[in-house]
Amino acid sequence: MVTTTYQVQGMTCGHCVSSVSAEVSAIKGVSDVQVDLATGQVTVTSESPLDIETVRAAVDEAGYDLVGA
Ligand SMILES: [Cu+2]
Repeated sequence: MVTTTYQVQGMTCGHCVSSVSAEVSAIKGVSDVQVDLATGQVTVTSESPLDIETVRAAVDEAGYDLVGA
């Protein structure tokens, strides 16, 4: 298992958190997503390392910006 923390910009409420969680959880191999609304940190647990562009696309799909990992 690999755990990576990403920095996401633009989340303001619980709805934002669930949108990001849903999109990132849908990435193949992801088993857990924890979002900290206060800091914008999204911690993702996956079977193997994820391509950051895949994670970026999922965050973008939810309507937010991935600004770092
Ligand atoms: Cu929101």
